[in-house]
Order: sequence, then structure tokens, then C-alpha cells
Amino acid sequence: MISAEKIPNNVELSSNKRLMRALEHWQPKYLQWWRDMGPQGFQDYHQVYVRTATSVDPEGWAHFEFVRLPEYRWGIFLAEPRPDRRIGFGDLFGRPVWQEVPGEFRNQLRRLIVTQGDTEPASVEQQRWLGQRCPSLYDLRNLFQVNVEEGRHLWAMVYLLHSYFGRDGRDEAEELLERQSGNRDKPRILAAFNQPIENWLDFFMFTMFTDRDGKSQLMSLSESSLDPLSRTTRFMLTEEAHHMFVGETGVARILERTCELMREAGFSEDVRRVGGIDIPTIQKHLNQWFSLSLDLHGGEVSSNAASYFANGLKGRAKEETFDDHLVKEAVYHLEFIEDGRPVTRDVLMRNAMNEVLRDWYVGDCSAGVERWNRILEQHEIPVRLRLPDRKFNRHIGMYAGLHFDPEGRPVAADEWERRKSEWLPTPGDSAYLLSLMAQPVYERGKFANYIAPPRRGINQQPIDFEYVRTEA
Ligand code: BYC
Repeated sequence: MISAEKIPNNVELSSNKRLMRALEHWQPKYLQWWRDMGPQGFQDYHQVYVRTATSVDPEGWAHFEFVRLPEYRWGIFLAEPRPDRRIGFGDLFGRPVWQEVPGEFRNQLRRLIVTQGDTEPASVEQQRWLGQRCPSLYDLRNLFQVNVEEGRHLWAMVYLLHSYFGRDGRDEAEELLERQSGNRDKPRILAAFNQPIENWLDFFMFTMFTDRDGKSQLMSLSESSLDPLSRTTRFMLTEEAHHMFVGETGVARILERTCELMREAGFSEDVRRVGGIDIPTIQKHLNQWFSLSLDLHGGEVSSNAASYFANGLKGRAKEETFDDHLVKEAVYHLEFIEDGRPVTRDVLMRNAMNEVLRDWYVGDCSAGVERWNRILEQHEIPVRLRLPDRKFNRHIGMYAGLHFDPEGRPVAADEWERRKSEWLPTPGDSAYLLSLMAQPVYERGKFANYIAPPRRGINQQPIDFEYVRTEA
């Protein structure tokens, strides 16, 4: 039996019988999915120090407790409504926002919500083996925090599907548990969510770059005229921040340790010989996850994006900071490749909305990479990490099928084949990383050799706190 105690919420769940019935039907399937596809080996005999959102105010979503993962209280929260909120962009600019789904936009909205929803369980599936390769109890706890919150984000989208899309919504909610990351017959919708996340460098790069796509997409959905979608995604953004913290500080700690090992080993030594992760391997993983996450923003020229904008379904990140919210005539200068050469052409800005969001995303990523480079600087190591050009390694949009090096120079197919091992992780790199992670570190306060400890613990606990307890 579902209760407000079990499902913390601010949507008056207990008085919404229809939603209760729908969730009562869906919840057991979700729990079965969590057992089958969630963190492997950490379901029954471990208690994890996690944060559970119990309300939307700052105290309410910073509630920490030890829980067994399947007993986590996945809640349903919408950010507080903004009084007299109006449509902020597109052809319907200035009219009141919608509390129900307009019939003419039903399919488009459903598609956006399903695409968003699909990424959440996908990421849990991708990360399900990492607990058995973890560098410390602190990191193990952070992994599970990210996992339970992605689970909650799935609940958030399922809440919208059940509440506003009737029978179709219920069917879609079931299918969200049926597709599986990497499954040949029933894959997840977006490509990056079918890639394996085998090791912790993948995980930290994923939470840095792919979760940041989550941030940019959620920011643009939070502008939506469908008020419940806007409010749901606004609250999700508060949780997304921690995921990016895990990614950014995870890579920073690896870099820190790499620098120390380089210093100890004499700078010319190969850091792999002393069990560290060398900077070229870090750069290759950065290239991989950044380019996959660029693809997640869709094609450069997209009539879908134009229509989402015109209809007020999906805006730009921080729409209020733009002057022109109708964007009827404005154009965007886009770099096309014609006969192997770059040619700049104007396209209608509405058709380039994916690119506008990608610009925001690239700026946000680049600030993060600058912060990483400060670590190299402090250790007086002259190399720098860098974002590859946005044409590099693309599989979606107008650069797909062409080849570019990380500087964005066109390269022929044979050169790409010959040199891609310089730019992207190879099976040899993966095997090396897996060998480093073969022995998980479960001892309090201990860290694997390839990563530095964090500056501080979680929720003011010490670094050697027992963040994950094993039951006898
Ligand atoms: N992979 O017009 P186009 C997150 C398809 S991450 C495969 O260019 P559109 C999270 C597209 O579906 C954020 N297929 O694209 C992070 C279309 O198919 P059809 C997730 C792709 O529609 C970490 C065709 O290509 N949220 O939250 O403008 C952990 C032409 O498409 C891909 C969202 O994505 C791809 N990468 O934009 C956990 C927000 N890209 O129509 C969670 C909702 C495109 O030919 N989604 N295609 O069959 C959207 O806003 C849009 O669907 C997209 C694509 C931005 C993804």
C-alpha cells in the first residue's frame, strides 16, 4: 500500500486516488527493475548514507539517513508554483501557462517527457557494476546517491505521464522500465545512454559532461509552458548539481593524484608504471564523453526544435536573459561543411535552437575544464586538458559521417582510422583502467592509489566515515 510516508511528495498524493492507483500498479515493477538493473551486489546487505528529499525547502531536501537501497523513499516533488506565470517564448508568448496538456501539443510533449525519462533509468543501468570496482566508501556512497536520484527523476517523469497523458502515459511509463541500456532489441532512446560505463574514469566524465547535458536540457524544459513540467524539472535541477559535483571533483582528484605520482616518479616516467592514470588517458575519456554529450543536444538544424520553441514547449536555458522571445526573424551563423570545406551560412534561429543550447553547454563545460587545468598549473605540469572541437567524433547532426581531429580540422577516413587511438579510449586503455579497479576499496578512510581523497566529507562527516555499512 502506497502512503505519503513511503512516497514523500508535495502533489497531494493521498487525495489523488487515480494517481495512487496508477502508481500502485507501477511501483512494484519499478522495484523489480531496480533489483535487476540497479547497483549489483548492493541491494540487501548494505546501508548507505544518502540524502532523501522529503520536501522542496532547503531543509527538506537535505535529509540524510542510512538506508538499504531498495528501501529508498523515492518521492514526487514539484518546485513551488510561480504566481501568474506566463508563457515566456514562442508564438503564444505572454498568455497564461497551462496546467493541463493542450490536445494539439500532446504528442510533442509526451515525446519530450519520454525522452527525458528514458535517460534516468538508463544511467542507473550503465553504472550498475561500478560498486564492485569502487575507489573508496566515500565514492561508493556518491555513486549510490546519484543512482537513487536518477531513480527519483524517473519517478518525476512517470508522475507527469500518469497524471497528464492517460492511457498512453501509463503505457509509456511501463516501457521506460522495459527498454535497457545497450540492449540490441530494446535500446535506450539516446545514443550516449547505450554506451557502457565500465570504469570510474568513465563515471566521473559521464557525471561531468552527460549530467551537464541533463542540466542544460532540464533548464530548457523548466521554461516550458506546461507548468507541471516546468516545476518538476526545476526541482530536478537542484539534485543535478550534486551529480556534476561528483564528476568534476572526481576527475579533479584523479588529476591531483596523477600530478603527485608524476612528481614522485620523476616527471619523465610513465605514470602507469606507478599505478596512476596518465593525462593522455584522461584527455581521451574527456574527448569521448564530451562528444557523446554534444550529440545529446540533437541536430544543428532541427525542425523539431523550431516547433518545440514556436509552441512554447521547450525554451532556451535562462530564457529571461534574452531580449527577443519570439525569435521570428533572427538568424544564426552556422558552420556547414561543403566539399570538405567550412562555409558559414545563416539559418533561422528557431531552426538552430539545439545549437543555441549547445553553445550554452560548451561554455559551461569549458569553465569546468579551466578549473581542472588549475590543478595542473599548481603542480607546474605544462600540459593542459582541452575540450575537443564540437565537430570531433559526432554521430548526430550535420558533422556525423565526416571526420575531424580534436582541433576541428577535417581528416580523411583512413587517417581517422589510423589516429583515432590517439584521441579516443582504446581497448588497451579500458583494460588498464579495469586492472587498476579490479580490487575495490571498502576500507574506511582508504582510497585507491589512482585518486586523491576529497577535501571534505559528505554532510560534514569526516572523510573516514563509514558511508556504506555492510550488515553482518
Ligand atoms: N541519440 O531534430 P533532431 C539527462 C534523433 S540528459 C539518438 O536533431 P531533436 C541525464 C531524434 O530523436 C538530458 N537519436 O533532434 C544525464 C530524431 O529522431 P526522429 C535528456 C537522437 O528532436 C545523465 C532525429 O534524431 N533530456 O537528463 O531536436 C544522467 C532528428 O533529431 C539523438 C533530453 O534529451 C541522440 N543523441 O532533439 C541521467 C530532453 N539526438 O524524429 C540523465 C528531451 C537526436 O527522426 N529531448 N536524435 O525519430 C529533447 O529535447 C530532444 O529530443 C533532443 C533531440 C534534444 C534529444
